[in-house]
Amino acid sequence: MTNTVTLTRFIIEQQREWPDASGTFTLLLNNIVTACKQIAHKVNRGQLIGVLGSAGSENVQGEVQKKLDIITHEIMVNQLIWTGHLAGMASEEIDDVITIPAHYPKGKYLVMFDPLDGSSNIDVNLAVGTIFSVLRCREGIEPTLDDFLAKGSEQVCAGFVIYGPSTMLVLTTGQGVNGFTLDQDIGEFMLTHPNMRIPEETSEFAINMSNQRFWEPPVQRYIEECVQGKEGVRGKDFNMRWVASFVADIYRILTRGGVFLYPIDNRDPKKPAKLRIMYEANPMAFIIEQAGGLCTTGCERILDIQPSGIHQRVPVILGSKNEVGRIIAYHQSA
Ligand code: AFP
Repeated sequence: MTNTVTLTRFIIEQQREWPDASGTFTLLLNNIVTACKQIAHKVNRGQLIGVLGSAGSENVQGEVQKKLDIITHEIMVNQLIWTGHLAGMASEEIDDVITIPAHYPKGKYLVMFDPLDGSSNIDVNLAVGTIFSVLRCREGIEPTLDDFLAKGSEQVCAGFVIYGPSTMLVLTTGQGVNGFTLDQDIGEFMLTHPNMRIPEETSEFAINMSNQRFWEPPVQRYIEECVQGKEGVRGKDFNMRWVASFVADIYRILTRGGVFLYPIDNRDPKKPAKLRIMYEANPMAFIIEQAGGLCTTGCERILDIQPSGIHQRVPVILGSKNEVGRIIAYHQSA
């Protein structure tokens, strides 16, 4: 490959379409990418550098933290806090929003991230990832919680890096979705998957079947019909996949279609859903819609939800347009 496009070139060329752009966003993205390259290095070295296993602590949501949850959170914060591009940050690992110390300049963006999505997969050597969402903020202010709690439709950029057999970055700034592969030899992300589009039809679904008895009727009906295959009303066989790393399940759907469901359930009234809106559902919904798919709770478009908390959880149903459309119809007729 000789005529390759680096991520930096791609972003700068995109930025030229906006003559008033200051270049700050390009610099911010560079800092996020540097953090993700550092994380890729740690994930790849694994037990050689002693980073696997539990940290023996819990995060704000009562989940057991892996050593790498803490390390990757610190990498993200350290790479972003000094830059002058941010007014504040929020992380899955920290209860409150992260403010920029007075000795650093403040910028006009907010970043929210899950530094290591799928971390329960890290010790079994499966793909994990980093998810991020960027919002614009009024310049020069000390952001309050309300500044962070914007609807997903207001995101200026969303992306994720998947640390799998290759390290890949998937990115949208609202002009489609592009995929970049990290060339480890030169340390650059190269554009390898331009204009990713999700096929509208699919016969593959992803759901944690062990929760089946807790689902509501529309999801019960949809999955039941898939499982009946050729003999049922759908008249075709379906395949099932569940990696339990959101990044990996989403990457598969972006490349070959499919539908992903982490629906509302009645297992624990205090926790009717699992995935977090600000740094899981919203960035993935932005990416999925930009790639031609749909993303809903079953009853409402994810990107239209007014969030009420940084760590708020929402039901998530997303993927190939026609299949998600069918699930929405089942909710409407229930
Ligand atoms: P962890 O980061 O705690 O492993 O959670 C991963 C996750 O938030 C998301 O990446 C998966 O899609 C989902 O949870 C898997 O949930 P189950 O373990 O309940 O199947």
